[in-house]
Amino acid sequence: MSSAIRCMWMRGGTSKGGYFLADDLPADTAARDDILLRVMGSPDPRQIDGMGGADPLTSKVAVVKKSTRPGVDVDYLFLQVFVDQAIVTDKQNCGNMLAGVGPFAIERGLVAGQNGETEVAIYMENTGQTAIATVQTPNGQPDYSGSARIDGVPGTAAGIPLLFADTAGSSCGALLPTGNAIDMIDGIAVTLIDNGMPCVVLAASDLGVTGQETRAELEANETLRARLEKIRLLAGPMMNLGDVTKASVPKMSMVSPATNGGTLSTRTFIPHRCHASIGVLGAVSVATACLLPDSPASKVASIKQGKHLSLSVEHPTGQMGVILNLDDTCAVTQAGILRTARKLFDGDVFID
Ligand code: NQM
Repeated sequence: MSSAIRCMWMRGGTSKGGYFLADDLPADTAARDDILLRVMGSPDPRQIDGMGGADPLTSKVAVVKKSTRPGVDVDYLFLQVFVDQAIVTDKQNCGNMLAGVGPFAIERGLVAGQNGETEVAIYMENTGQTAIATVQTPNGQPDYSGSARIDGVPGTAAGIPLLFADTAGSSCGALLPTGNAIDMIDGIAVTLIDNGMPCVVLAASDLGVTGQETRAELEANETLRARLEKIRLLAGPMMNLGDVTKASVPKMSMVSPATNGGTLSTRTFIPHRCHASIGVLGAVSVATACLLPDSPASKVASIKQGKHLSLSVEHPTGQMGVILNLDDTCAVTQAGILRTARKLFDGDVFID
């Protein structure tokens, strides 16, 4: 008799993965992780014996439950299932999978859908912050079709705006964990920043690339990958993340001047594969780095002054728009990103 676990497979933003109710998975972390490795088919570079898509962007899990926190609808735990290692980590958040959490919560009856649109307050367990997602719900049920377009996903779908507040220091304890806007690591000027996602921001030109290469070209560059990993391992303890050998953070974001009218251009290793676009909270963190005078990001960025900024972060498959609201000290108080999501499958996944 096969063991089956209820789950929904969804595209969330430019990522894809399994959405589970917390009650449908074991409470014991080791038992849960064994099951999720089995579900995805990890460790195996092809994930041939599982649902994973042989890419970190399609080997993701959202665990959702009704929240008991005041003013919050649901709690969301993100788990990254490594493709080629037997690792399941909760040491990072994911703003792309977050886009599917609101519709999933409504589909599963954790949140009552309103007639029109439904705001879902989501506590992100990985980092202890709350995001607000607005889901299109004509007749009280999620409608995934619409006219919003996000780069990295073909076609159009219903827009799901995501609003973040107080994301500074989500995993590192401070926006700038070393207290500096610029540090030197292995002879390279870097900004170590966490506005929702721990990121090392550095100039592509300092690493001998233009920053306009394709994902495949960058992944084929063994010298570049080794240098990035060396810097990342040194950055981990400096960012209060400890030994990051087996962690999926910090992300390594190489920046260069925009070439398509955006604010700046990025190529991000997450951390061992190059992202096909850029993560949501990764983009918020890089956009925030653009506000730090003389940082590698601000040196290549073109930004207008003001308290309400609209930045466009270029990446390998287009651009991601980031709205930043600043207070009087020019600190970011709120960030907004538009995403879409799609329900792909609802049923049981078999683990033996
Ligand atoms: O930064 C990939 C993704 C992400 C993370 C990664 C993300 C975020 O695109 O909020 O969305 O950086 O591992 O799903």
